[in-house]
Amino acid sequence: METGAIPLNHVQHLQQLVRQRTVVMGILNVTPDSFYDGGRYARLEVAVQRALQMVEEGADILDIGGESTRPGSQPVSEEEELRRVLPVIEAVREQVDIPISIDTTKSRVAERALQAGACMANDISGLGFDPRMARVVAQYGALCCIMHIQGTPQTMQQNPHYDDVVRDISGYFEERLALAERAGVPREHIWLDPGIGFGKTVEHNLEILRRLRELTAFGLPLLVGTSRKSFIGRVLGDLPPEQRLEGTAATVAIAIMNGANAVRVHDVKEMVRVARMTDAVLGRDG
Ligand code: 7PJ
Repeated sequence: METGAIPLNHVQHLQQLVRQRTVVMGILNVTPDSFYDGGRYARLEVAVQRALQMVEEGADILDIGGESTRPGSQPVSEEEELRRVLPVIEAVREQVDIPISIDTTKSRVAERALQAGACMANDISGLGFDPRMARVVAQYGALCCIMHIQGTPQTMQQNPHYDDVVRDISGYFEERLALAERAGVPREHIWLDPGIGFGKTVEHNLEILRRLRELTAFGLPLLVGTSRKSFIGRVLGDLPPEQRLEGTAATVAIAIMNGANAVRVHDVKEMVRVARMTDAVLGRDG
């Protein structure tokens, strides 16, 4: 059983950091069809350059993903996902000492990424699509982000419905935490994420941000990903993704004020400043 590759120092470092100040997770999509930086970082060198730039800009962790999860997007095969992400993870690990999370719903992709030096699995299905995912996370001693989604990326925006969006998300977290613990993932290794945009209307997303504090009851780090998402475009009068920077900044500050411990963003330089400023107001260690 090969479990030697995962950098335990990265796990420990992140666990300490996320309880101290806002952790900024930089997004690195290695997909030809991502809605914002789609195709641009498809080539290895370009992807690695962007990774190094995000490190320079102050990212605390890089989230590397090879499958687009935008609404209506089509799944990619395990082989294709591995072809996209593994060379990037390996090259980044060779060049900089930065914690890496693998953005995937597939246990085999997570496993290969953890073997290549990632320390966290960011699963937008909250361990729900691949029944082996929780065991892989447990086996490698990795961190794990359990994100809430209603439905699948193919269907989630068709007719999102909740009795009470925040209470329903809490119930889902309870279930998935139990599943993770049964598989042997220690509770201290888990982060929670309400999954902004994943089976939610504009109103649902705004309500989640307004009531985010309720989700801190689990006592686990809360990750929030609003970066350039469509609800921002809609609120601001149908702005396209490249004009959603200020709206993103507002949501990042609000998320932190309301209890977020980590934010997943495209614009690392700008959002590090937003996070530092908000942390200062909260009297948090910078
Ligand atoms: C999220 C994610 C998020 C976590 C994406 C996009 C869509 N992972 N992966 N949280 N969003 N944990 O970046 O717009 O909100 S993909």
